[in-house]
Amino acid sequence: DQIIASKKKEIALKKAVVSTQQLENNDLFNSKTVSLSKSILNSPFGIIAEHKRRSPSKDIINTSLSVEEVVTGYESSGASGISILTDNQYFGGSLDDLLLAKASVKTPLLRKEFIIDEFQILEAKAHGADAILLIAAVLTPTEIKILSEFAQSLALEVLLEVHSLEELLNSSMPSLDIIGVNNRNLKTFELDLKTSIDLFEHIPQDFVAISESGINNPKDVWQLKNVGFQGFLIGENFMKTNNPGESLGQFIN
Ligand code: IGP
Repeated sequence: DQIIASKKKEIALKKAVVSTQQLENNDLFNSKTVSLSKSILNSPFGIIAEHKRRSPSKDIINTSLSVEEVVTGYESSGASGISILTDNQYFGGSLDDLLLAKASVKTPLLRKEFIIDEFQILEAKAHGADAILLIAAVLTPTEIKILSEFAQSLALEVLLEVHSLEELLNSSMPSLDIIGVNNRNLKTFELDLKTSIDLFEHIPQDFVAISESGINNPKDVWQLKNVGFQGFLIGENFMKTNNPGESLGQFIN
């Protein structure tokens, strides 16, 4: 709730400085997007590797590497997608990180952000995102519908993040591409892969299903794959090393 309150302020300030028109005039805004969901399905591992400098639960994870180093490492090790945290206050990221990533790799990029406003979706497109995240815990089903249809109209894919059966049942809709179960409780930061294992059977088959957070070894991936998950969002485990790309390479080999 605190995060959302500060997001609202941040968005209001940005809207005062940057117009929708300026975003739409950006070259990247009119460039073609790449499908994250297809990239996941076409790969044997389906790993979305995340660029994450710090987090509210762990504080500093890695602040010594450049975005370029991290994302080119991830791409050469075979990531199906790359997640770029753009929240500054809690995760130390920025939209510039997304631009730098776009300039460095061809892998589909996810804008990882607390999205509550269409303006942030325009920003995502103008800074090179191929997909956006929507978090069911902070949006109503109506908001999810409006925001996901807006993203779809810009050829951006939508990853919907859920943490409970209720969220999943209330928010499954055709304008989504990927459903992600977050193993981390955003209020307590508690991690439990069981969250994914229990929810999988309720995810409608027409969505690509991924498991997010707290995946720390290849065994976790195998366990989740056996349940049926097609993709895995992993950040800290790679970012805490001094060569995240190499860590991803070792992880899948
Ligand atoms: C990655 P981890 O435990 O591998 O670093 O988790 C990712 O799932 C996590 O960063 C995340 C997140 C979010 C961050 C999942 N949902 C929502 C910010 C906002």
